Amino acid sequence: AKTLRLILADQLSMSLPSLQSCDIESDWILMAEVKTEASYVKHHKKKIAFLFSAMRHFACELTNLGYQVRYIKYDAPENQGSLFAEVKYAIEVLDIENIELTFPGEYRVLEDMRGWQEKLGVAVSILEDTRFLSTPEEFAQWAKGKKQLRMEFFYRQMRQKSMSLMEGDQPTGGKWNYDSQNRQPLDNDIEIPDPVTFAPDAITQDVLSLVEKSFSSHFGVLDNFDFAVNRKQALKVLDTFVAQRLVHYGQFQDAMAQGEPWLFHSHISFYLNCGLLLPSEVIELAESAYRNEMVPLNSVEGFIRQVLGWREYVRGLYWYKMPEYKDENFLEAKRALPGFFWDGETRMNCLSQCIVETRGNAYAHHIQRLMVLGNFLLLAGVHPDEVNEWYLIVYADAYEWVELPNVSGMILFADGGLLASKPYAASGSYINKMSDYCQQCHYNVKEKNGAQACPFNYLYWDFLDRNREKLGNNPRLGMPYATLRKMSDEKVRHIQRDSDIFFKALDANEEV
Ligand code: FAD
Ligand code: DLZ
Ligand code: SF4
Repeated sequence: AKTLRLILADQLSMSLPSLQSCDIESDWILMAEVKTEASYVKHHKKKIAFLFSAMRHFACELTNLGYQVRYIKYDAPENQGSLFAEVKYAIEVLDIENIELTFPGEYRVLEDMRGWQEKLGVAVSILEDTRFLSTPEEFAQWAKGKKQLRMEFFYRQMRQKSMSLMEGDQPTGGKWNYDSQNRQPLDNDIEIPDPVTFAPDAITQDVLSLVEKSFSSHFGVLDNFDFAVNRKQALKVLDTFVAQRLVHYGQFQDAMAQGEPWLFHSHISFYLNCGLLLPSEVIELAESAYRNEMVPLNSVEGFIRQVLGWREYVRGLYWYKMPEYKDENFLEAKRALPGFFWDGETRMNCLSQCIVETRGNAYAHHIQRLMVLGNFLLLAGVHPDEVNEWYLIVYADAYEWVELPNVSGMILFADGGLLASKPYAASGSYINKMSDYCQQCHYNVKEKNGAQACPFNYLYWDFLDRNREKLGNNPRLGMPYATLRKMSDEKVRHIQRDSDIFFKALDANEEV
């Protein structure tokens, strides 16, 4: 039979079963840059440019290997505007008898695909996405009957299953987790290697002009585009990370520094998520650096935990809990997203830094996403829908399967504690300990109340006070609630007064 094989923007991998089983004589590959996918949220310009360029490079590689590829560019006159319409049109012009798809990364897309067979009148099969190291079914089995789904236990199971960092049935070094060694602020004397960059080739340049023209109203700076856009380049990013940065990855995993967006992170999420890199090869390379005594155990374990643990875990959780997960709002957060999330115009230096870097790079590292931006959105009680949309737009590695659990579960506690045992709420002292942001801030991190006080300081207590009914019994919040109970009435009044003033200004779009 003549089979049409649709490859989505985040499925750019030769390892897909759909490509492995392709008959290059008769079958067709379809790839399409379509309006529905590029605009269902107004993705960062760099995210669109990256994906379109990576798609075009992958299509060229397939063509060079002898595959028949139907590639629809965004501005092609025949562009049908949606994945379904492209598939329908391709069936007509290519005389297709059946369709093979790969399990997508978003529930919305899966629901759509499930209706195609009936609408198209040809057989449609959805194949497993074998790039992941666990399946949604395995996760569901592990999760069944559990009240809380702690990543740590899932991770241990994944270590055993994949035999990563294992000595027989024991974890390498005797412990599963070396996180206690991974909480150091940046050392001033340490040199941060420059990230690997790639000058745009002709394909990327075409895409950049297209994005500037067709998506000019979208968020983000397109200048200085230097992402890897093919597998060879993505492998170079990975190799350089392992050779240069992994050694300090653990130690400085939670550190933040003014003007240093990249630090010792790997910057591979873009490539892992769109298919240019495979998680299995990433883990193997990191482990071999440890076995060759190039990097310490706390670094390699911390890194492998992110890829083998967190990444697989959030995907499992997503498919286990969708579609309900998207509507969760345990803390009944209602506030609109503050306008400064789009331009960084705030006197709170930590937020401004993280937003401006996000706008420039379509990237922020984990602790910026979690403890600065996320912490603020949690304390301010911003509605999960608005927060999810923002995170899905602004990061070039964002797809709903990975973005939603991190936002609703990890930062907003919107799932009521399924993912996290307590909300990641913190006052300014955490940010001050882990960064140098406070040294250049309008506010004073040491002051607790008043116009000069760091807003995180009073918002933290206001958050606990406001959510006492929902969080007061959480055993991991026993200490802060005990402190709150011991506070004088006057102190609590100051906290409420400062928070009221802050929120009034925030809601009126005045500078905070
Ligand atoms: P490194 O620190 O070098 O980590 C290595 C890899 O581990 C990453 O490339 C990523 O694949 C994986 N990883 C690390 N943390 C997580 C995590 N919490 N969940 C899943 N995978 C993880 N990651 C995304 O890929 N897409 C998103 O849309 C996304 N949204 C996030 C939203 C919030 C609110 C938070 C707190 C985190 C989010 N993350 C997301 C996770 C994490 O911040 C990014 O994966 C990481 O910053 C990417 O940079 P890196 O490749 O340099 O990561
Ligand atoms: C994110 C995205 C964008 C911007 N554009 C396209 C596109 O033009 N064509 C496509 O096939 N996919 C695109 N994507 C990714 C999808 O929106 C979606 O997030 C994933 O395919 C889900 O697996
Ligand atoms: Fe952020 Fe507060 Fe520090 Fe300013 S003082 S950078 S607002 S934590």
